[in-house]
Amino acid sequence: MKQYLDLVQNIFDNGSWQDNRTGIRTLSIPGAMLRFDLQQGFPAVTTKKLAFKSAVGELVGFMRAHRSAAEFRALGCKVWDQNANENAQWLANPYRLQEDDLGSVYGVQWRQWPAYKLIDPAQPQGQAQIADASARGYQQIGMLEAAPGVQSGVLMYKAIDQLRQCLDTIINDPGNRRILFHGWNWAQLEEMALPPCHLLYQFLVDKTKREISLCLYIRSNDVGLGTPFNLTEGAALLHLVGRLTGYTPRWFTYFIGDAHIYENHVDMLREQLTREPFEAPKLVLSDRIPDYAVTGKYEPEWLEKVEPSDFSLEGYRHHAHITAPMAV
Ligand code: UFP
Repeated sequence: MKQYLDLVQNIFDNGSWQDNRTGIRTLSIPGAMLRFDLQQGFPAVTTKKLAFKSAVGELVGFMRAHRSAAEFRALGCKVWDQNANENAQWLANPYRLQEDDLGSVYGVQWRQWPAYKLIDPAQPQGQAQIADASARGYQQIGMLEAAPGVQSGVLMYKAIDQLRQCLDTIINDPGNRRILFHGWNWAQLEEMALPPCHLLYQFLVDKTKREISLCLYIRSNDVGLGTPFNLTEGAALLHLVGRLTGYTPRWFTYFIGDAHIYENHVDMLREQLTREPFEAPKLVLSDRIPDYAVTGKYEPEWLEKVEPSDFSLEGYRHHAHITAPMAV
């Protein structure tokens, strides 16, 4: 995890102070990249204790399309409590349904991206388009009447399971260069307690070497608290997807847009820079998760069946726990 400490040092050396919506200033740099060979170990931060169970709990919650902080708590992850119940802007948002509600965050987009088509049946290709959409699982949910400036036609809807489609494509068409899922749904940003930070995941398959890699883009990353968490989730996801599709997890490339250190995290990170990192641990996935390379049986339902306890770190040595407040 030297790369993590190098990023922290880089921000201390080159960052500039920025104001933002949280009221806590950040030292920020525009653009950064970390790249890990997962065959050399798991990218767990070692200069403090990583909240591993909480991070995999969050990942499991995303894969189940959870949208309530209570559901995340039940999985051992408390990081959503403040965003759900303490952010004044979200508390006043009409899309917040009840206590603990987070809106259509992350997993809702990953597993149920709402997609609509408006098709004019009178157009020459109208009927063919409706038939094609139906074959893709869209359902007719209404008719829109012509109004000034508004297209008329058949309104069709489908919830797209992006993550499942990625797995299907890895199995059926591994050479495909479009195996990705996205969280940045412009139509629903205002319906989320927090617009996604980690928002674009692309899988890359090397059929010759039987390896799978992941490129992850994070638009905004709290390097003190967020980065260790997000690295854990991305790498754990790649291990899981590799197991379910029969490929060895290999390169995990992690791109950050706004890489920042909050002013009240400076001491925590300065302290970590004085600590010598330990060797990377190994991620162990429980044997009950079927290995497609062994069984030859494709079982994508494990995306929902997997439990936080199915992930564990072997040989994880770390320095003493330190933490700092999360900016909400
Ligand atoms: N943040 C992360 N990782 C996450 C997540 C949030 O680093 O997975 F959900 C941080 C980044 C930023 C804040 O400091 O939360 C989000 O604020 P904003 O939307 O203003 O970028």
